Amino acid sequence: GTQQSAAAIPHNANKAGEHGEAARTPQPGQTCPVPHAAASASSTSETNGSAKTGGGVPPLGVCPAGDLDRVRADASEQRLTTNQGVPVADNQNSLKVGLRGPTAMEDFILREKLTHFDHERIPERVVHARGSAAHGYFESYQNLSDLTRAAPFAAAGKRTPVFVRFSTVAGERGSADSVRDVRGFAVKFYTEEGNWDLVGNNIPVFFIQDAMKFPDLIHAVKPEPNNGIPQAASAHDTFWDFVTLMPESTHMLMWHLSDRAIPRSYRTMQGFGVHTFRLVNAQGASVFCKFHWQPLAGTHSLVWDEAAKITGADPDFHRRDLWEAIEAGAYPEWELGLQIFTEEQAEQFPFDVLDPTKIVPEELVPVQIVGKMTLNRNPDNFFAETEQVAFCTAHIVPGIDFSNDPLLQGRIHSYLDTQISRLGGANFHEIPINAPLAKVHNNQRDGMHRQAVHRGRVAYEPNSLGGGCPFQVGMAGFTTAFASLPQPPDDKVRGKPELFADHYSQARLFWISQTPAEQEHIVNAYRFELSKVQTPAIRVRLLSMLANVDPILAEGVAQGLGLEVPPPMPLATSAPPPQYPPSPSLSLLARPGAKGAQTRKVAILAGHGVDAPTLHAVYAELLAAGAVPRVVSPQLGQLVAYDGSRIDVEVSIEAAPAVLYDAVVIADGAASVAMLMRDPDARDFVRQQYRHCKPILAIGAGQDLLTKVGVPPALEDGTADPALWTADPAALEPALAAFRQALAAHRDFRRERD
Ligand code: HDE
Repeated sequence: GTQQSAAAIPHNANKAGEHGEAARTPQPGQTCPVPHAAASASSTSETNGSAKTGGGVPPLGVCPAGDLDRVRADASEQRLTTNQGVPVADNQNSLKVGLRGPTAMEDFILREKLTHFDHERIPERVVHARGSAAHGYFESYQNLSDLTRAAPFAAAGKRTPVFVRFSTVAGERGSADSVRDVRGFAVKFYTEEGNWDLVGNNIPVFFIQDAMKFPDLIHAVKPEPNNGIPQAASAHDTFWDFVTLMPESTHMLMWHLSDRAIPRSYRTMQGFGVHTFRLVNAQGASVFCKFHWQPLAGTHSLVWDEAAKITGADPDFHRRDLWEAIEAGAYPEWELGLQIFTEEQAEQFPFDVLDPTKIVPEELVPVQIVGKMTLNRNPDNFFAETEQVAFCTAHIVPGIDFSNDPLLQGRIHSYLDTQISRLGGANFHEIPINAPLAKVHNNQRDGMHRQAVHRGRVAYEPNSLGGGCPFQVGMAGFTTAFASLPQPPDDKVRGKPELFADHYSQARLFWISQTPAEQEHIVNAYRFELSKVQTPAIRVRLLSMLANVDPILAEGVAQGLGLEVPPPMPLATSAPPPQYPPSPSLSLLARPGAKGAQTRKVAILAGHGVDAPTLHAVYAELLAAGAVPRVVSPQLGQLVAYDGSRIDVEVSIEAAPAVLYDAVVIADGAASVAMLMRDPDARDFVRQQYRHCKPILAIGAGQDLLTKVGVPPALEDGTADPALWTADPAALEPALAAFRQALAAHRDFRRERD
């Protein structure tokens, strides 16, 4: 088992040469195997000579020379030194006045070491504190220059390096991954015209319409300030108090309580730019644009009971999944989709495109796929890269512009501002992961931790002593530099457009677009969250909000809380609400799933006396299908199979319980199954796989374990369970093939609704 799987797991060639001897003598252009004419043009700047691209990427159009090698450090075969490079002979003992005496003040080695340690932490992000990131590239499928002059879209096949960070919002840096929360989806494009940060979420709308309310929202959702409870959860009074007083959050809450907020993996989430942005071409013509990331692995989520258990079983569930997939060479991929529409079209929509609590339904404006992003290299150092990366919505490049969405407008300020306290000063753009590949030249100087050594006496403009450099590229043109799109002036006013006041029709649109199973999950999630709320009036207020969305939804939640549905909350507008037809693309289950079983984790439950030939056959088949099989048993060590051969146990149930696997196979062998039957963890394992609607394959005697734990052989109406197979060991193939298909589908909720 073990050896077979170790040998067969694909190796990530992009990591080769980054450690040990090879890392100390980096080859120029190591991550840039196809040298390109543009290389020298975009190679080094005064502050940065390091590309961030994933290894092995042959970029087209932009080819950053070198990589992060300039700043990589590798200590193998190196002597130990202080931070001043002084060799250290004793890293165990401080300098004492006599063996039993006090420590000498002059022990600069000890003092330097402790001082550094004392300052190793920086403030965590005020939101999105917990996250994981990876390197990769974006490849444009086509030349989009009629729409935008943004560098990444300049040519078909053009590749732009990216660094992408996924995150939860509410939890602190050490909180668990699988909690119910919105996920951040932040992409930094290192273009040859500067860095473009598309700082999005996995949900296309937001709780509030105006940046003015953001601190209130976050204060409400974060742990309550008197006792610091609860961690990484929205299920508490202050959150629900706030949102039920902010009916504009109704639409977002529907998404937040759907399975979107408990993704199976970062790799199986969509991403959205949320706001309406603008694309601007070289002639200065502009269109509105919404950004969508579509995962090629399909959209898959957890179920709530499972998510809650994973929080204990593996708090790093999503971080580990992303890391392992990339290490194994199963690179996560997303296609980029654009919804493009004109100002005139926008005026006809029954909602305001500047309102971030509204989507543009795909029936109104289809999503046009324009490129693909591939993440193919893990960071070398979590702190240096993932923690220090600074995403700012203000980082846009020529060809992209903001809309007047009042939430976006506030973000343009907030992201740059927050880095100054988080990263300790105005020069955070010089930290290697943040530094653009494009050359940086301006007259900004000094500040904390300045890295660049600026030459010459001129740090002002206009100047004649520096030949007028760095020179402006020309005020007029959209072709040469960044230019803001002209906007007609308007009156200064604190307020909102009238269409912002429709808080419910898109919440209803979301609700009616869900499958029955998804609707049930939403009802259950409301019930759970509001059951945690202690103040009865907040529960009632929530129901009066839901009464404006849909009667079945309101009734379902009311029943769950033991309440009657109260009269609906008064509407904020008297305008008749728009009626939307269902939009199938809003259902996770309606999206095309993964094409195969790739990277699905499958436990093969086995004990002593297992039938070795069928176990090996199933293992090999799953591996060949790209899945990750593991021989799982109550205890580590070796199993003695029925034929006397020995099989390594790869994982004990205790170390990795059922919730960490996508599916289970119960191996054949009477003694093996009897051993599993005696083990309470093994029995729980099978029960949970069943409860969480995951594929189950029982081979031969394995069926007895299903009976023992009460797994019904069919659904209640007598139809076959869509994700349960029993296989005759002599004729494995048909059941195994069906099982592989179910693995790709991931779950089947018909069983849950049974
Ligand atoms: Fe953020 N947000 N946000 N946000 N946000 C931050 O910036 C903020 C909003 C998002 O992986 C902070 O560097 C305001 C919407 C992501 O490093 C901070 C408002 C969306 C990340 C901040 C919003 C997001 C952040 C905290 C309303 C989806 C993590 C640390 C006006 C489109 C980026 C930091 C990463 C992080 C402010 C609303 C996404 C404080 C003021 C809407 C993915 O600047």
